[in-house]
Amino acid sequence: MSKRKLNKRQQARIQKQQASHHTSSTSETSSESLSGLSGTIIANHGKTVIVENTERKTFTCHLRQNLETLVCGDKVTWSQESDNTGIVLALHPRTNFLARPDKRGKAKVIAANIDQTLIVSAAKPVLNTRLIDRYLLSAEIAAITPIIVFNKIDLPDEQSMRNFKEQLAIYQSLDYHVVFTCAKHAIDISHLKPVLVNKVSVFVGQSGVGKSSLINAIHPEAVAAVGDISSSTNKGRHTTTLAQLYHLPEGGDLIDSPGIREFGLWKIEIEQAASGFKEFQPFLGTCRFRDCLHEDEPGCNIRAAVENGEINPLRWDSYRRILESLRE
Ligand SMILES: Nc1nc2c(ncn2[C@@H]2O[C@H](COP(=O)(O)OP(=O)(O)O)[C@@H](O)[C@H]2O)c(=O)[nH]1
Ligand SMILES: [Mg+2]
Ligand SMILES: [Zn+2]
Repeated sequence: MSKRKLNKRQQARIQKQQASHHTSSTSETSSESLSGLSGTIIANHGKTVIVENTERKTFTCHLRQNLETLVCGDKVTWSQESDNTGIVLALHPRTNFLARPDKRGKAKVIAANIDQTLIVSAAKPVLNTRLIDRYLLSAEIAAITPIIVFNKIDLPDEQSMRNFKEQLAIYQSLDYHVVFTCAKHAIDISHLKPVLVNKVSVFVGQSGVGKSSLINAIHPEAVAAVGDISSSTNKGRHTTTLAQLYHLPEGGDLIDSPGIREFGLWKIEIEQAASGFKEFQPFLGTCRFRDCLHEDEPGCNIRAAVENGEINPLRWDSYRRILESLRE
């Protein structure tokens, strides 16, 4: 996998994030100090987790006391207790992780050791580019490669499809990879597959856009639960409550996740938000005031770039809305 170039800000942030994460996990033990097997977590069922060994055999495992919550993609040291059970002894350090806030606003990790996030949207429920901007921001901040997927291309007529394409063209112009798919008829899945091979990919996006359907279409042996959109509200039901990891026969893993609306964003400092907008980067640090938040400040070069057409006003608008929600 080609390493993404990180700027200094991103590097510093990630180091800080990982340092604080590691010091907070007191239960982490060096794997070398334990004699045990290595494995990967492929599902978490609450009291037990599913551990997969290096031969891809699965074991239902309890956790040694004081271990933190384990998530899909976690690498662990474990020991076998019976033919299909075992106990997890230690968690290996995570290279990165995706998290969302729980009811009390604390970080709830949903997947770890990820290469890329597939930000899935669809013709139905409505295309929400502001939500895409939020997912992009959190992917940028976590330095995880984002890929934008627009699903259910079988539904819109030609005119609406042109509209959708116009709305998504902005991301292509920013060099984000945009893929159009139809999970229902498995058309155009061939566009998506090469992107996934040999990578660990987490599917994110509103409930009902077709994340589980895409996983099933890409990987015929996967049995991700698919839910119907209730026709009266056009809102997806929450069918996936737990994240689950699937292996691609060609190599690479797919992680299905429950609809996570606000993942990542609650932990972002207001000053960090601008650096998650790719096209803002060349202007950062060039404004008249060092602490410019690029709203209405005089001498703001980002606003100047919006005015002279170098930055799309819709993205700037998204940015300002994100600042507002971070202030709440
Ligand atoms: N017409 C159409 N429906 C789809 C497509 N992909 C998924 N769906 C339907 O959308 C609904 C929600 O799909 P699901 O995979 O559960 O979405 P998730 O909540 O994002 O995992 C289900 O009724 C699927 O059959 C598609 O490409 N076209
Ligand atoms: Mg689902
Ligand atoms: Zn500015």
